[in-house]
Amino acid sequence: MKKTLSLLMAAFMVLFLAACGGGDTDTDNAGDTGGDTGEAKKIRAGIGLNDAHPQYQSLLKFKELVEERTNGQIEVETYHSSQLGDDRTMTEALQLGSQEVTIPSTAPLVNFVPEFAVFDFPFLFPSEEVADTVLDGEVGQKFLGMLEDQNLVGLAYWENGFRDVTNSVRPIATAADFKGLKLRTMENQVHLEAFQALGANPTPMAFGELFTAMQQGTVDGQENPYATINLQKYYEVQDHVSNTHHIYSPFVFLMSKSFFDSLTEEQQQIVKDAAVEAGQHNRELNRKTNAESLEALQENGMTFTEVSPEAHAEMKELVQPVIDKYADQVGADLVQEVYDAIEAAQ
Ligand code: TK8
Repeated sequence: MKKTLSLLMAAFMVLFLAACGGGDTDTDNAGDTGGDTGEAKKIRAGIGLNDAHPQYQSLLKFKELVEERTNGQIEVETYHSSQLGDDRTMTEALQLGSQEVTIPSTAPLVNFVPEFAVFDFPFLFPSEEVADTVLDGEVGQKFLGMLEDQNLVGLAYWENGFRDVTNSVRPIATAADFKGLKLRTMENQVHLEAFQALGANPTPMAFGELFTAMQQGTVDGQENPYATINLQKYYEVQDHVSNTHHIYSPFVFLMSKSFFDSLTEEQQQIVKDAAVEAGQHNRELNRKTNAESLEALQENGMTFTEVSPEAHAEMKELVQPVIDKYADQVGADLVQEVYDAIEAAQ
C-alpha cells in the first residue's frame, strides 16, 4: 500500500514539474527580454505564396542573413502556402504576439491602417523603378510609421508587382469585356469598387481559397502578377490572361512590434538590415521571374490578349470616381504627397 502511494506521489511530482517547466508555448517570445536564458529567440515567418515564389526564396535569404549575423541568437522558421493562415489572420497574429513576421500586400493592410488604400489606386505607379523610389523614400517610410499604433513594425517594402487579370470565360481586351465576370479580389474596398466600376462582379476572398474557387467555378477569374499566376499553377484552371497591369502591389515586411521591442538594439539593426537586403534580392528576382512568366503561361496553355493604350485609357476613366472617393479616406494632403513623390521620381 505504502509503495503504491509513494509511486503515485512521485508521478504527481513529475507531472507538476513538467507543467511548470513551460515548453515552447506561443508566448515564449512575447516580452522575452532575451539573452538571460541564452536560448535562441524564434521568428515564425509565414506567407501565403508557395515555396517556388520569389517571395519565399527571399524569405529564406532573410533567414540566412539573420541567423548568420546573430550567430544563431535568433532562429527563423519559415512557412509558405498559407500554412499559418491568410494575410489578415497572420497580420492579426503579429499583433497578438503568436507570430513574428509576415509579408502581405498593402491591400489587406488597409484593414489595419486605412491610409494604405492609396497604393491600391489603379494605375498609380507608372513603373517598378518609380515605385521603388517612392516607397523607399520619405513618403513610403511615413506609411510604415503608421503601422506602429497597430503593434506592427514595417521593416521594408518588397515587391508583389503589377497585377494582371485572368479568367475562364472570355479574352479581356477592353473594359466592356469585364461585364458580369465573377472576379476574386483581395479583401480591400478600393479593389472591389474599381472592378465594379469596370462592370465586373467582384468577390473579396483570402488568397489561400482562390485556386479551389476557380477550380469549382465559384469565381471566373482573379488578378495577380504573372509570376504568381504561373507559380501557383492558375493556368490549370484559367484560360485567358491580359496585360491589364491595373495596380502595382507592394509587399510590406511586417514584424510584431512587441517582438521587435524585445530585441537588443544590435539585433533590431540586424533584422532591419536583413529585411532591406533580402528585399533588394526580392525585387530583382521578382522582376526577372515576372518577365519570364507570361511566356510560361502561354506555354502552359493560356491565351494572352493585349490591352491597347486606348483600352487602358478607358479603364482609367471608368475607375477615376473610385480613386476620388478613397482619396478623401486617405486624406487629400497625403495623397498629394504621394502624387508629388511619383512626379519627382520620373
Ligand atoms: C499572398 C497574397 C497575394 C496577393 C493576393 O499571401 O492576395 O492576391 O497578391 O500575393 O498576398
